Amino acid sequence: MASLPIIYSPEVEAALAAGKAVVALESTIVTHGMPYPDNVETARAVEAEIRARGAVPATIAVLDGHIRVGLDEATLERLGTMTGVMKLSRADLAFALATKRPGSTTVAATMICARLAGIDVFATGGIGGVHQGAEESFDISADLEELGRTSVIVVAAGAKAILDLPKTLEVLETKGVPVIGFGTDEFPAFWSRSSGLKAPLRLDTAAEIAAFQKARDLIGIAGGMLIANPVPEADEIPAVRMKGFIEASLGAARDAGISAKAVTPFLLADMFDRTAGSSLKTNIALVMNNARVAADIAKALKA
Ligand code: PSU
Ligand code: MN
Repeated sequence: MASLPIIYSPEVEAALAAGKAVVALESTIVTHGMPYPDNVETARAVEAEIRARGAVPATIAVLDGHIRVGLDEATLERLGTMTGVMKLSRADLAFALATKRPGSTTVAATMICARLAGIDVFATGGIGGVHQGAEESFDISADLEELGRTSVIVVAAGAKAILDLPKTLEVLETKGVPVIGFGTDEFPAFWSRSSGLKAPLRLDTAAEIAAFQKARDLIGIAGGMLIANPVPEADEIPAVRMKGFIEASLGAARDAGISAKAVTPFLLADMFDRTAGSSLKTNIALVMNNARVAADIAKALKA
């Protein structure tokens, strides 16, 4: 059998061999989620936060026909400044490998790569979900399908609030994905702590999450789970303030005829302009917060 097309960084390879706690990180947030240089600076800061917490970060991307698990400084900088990087999901991850096109991994693709690499926990900003108007556009992120089938714990500040959050929760339930409010009864709304929606489940510690995962493993329930970790109070933009910005951005996307993979990157960039950069500041803060919780969960799974 051919070997897997994976190249590990020395740090990640050593950590996996030693059975240490490792946290996967995605790269679409770098290439399509934030402007340069914030994208690269954030990626570095998130990695540093995970190390400070006693785990090893593994940022994942596709370059030169290989899945790279763990990126060095120069490669991260290159990825953060490159143009024409494919935004990869389940449908086209292998396409980028076969054609040797550079690609960044979304939540769905990062979960697939993390599973292949033997990494159980993954931190991001917010998962993709059911877009508003999906009854017409059928735009439902492949992230939801992936959570239903691939066994990786995903720590996120809920789903991005540009989405239809009630429908997103419904689809997650249908696919058998546990959605756990971390220290909260409410499903968080990315930039805001509150969505007005109840989190289906609640746990307050990393140890409890590890115990839940072990129980799932024991009875043979595969698939991911979503740890919905609200942005810290000091960094949040209240939902009432975001509402107007979100509506304006959705209108701009409609007017510009944005569709498919371009929708989420368009909305994130447009919100950044509308909020004079404060949506980006909050986005960075929530990713850092998710990285800390993911590191704690990765460690608890090894305990
Ligand atoms: N979280 C962020 N910024 C992002 C994303 C997540 O803070 O840019 C990315 C993730 O890679 C996620 C993707 O998988 O947005 C969702 O894209 P879509 O809606 O096209 O499935
Ligand atoms: Mn989509």
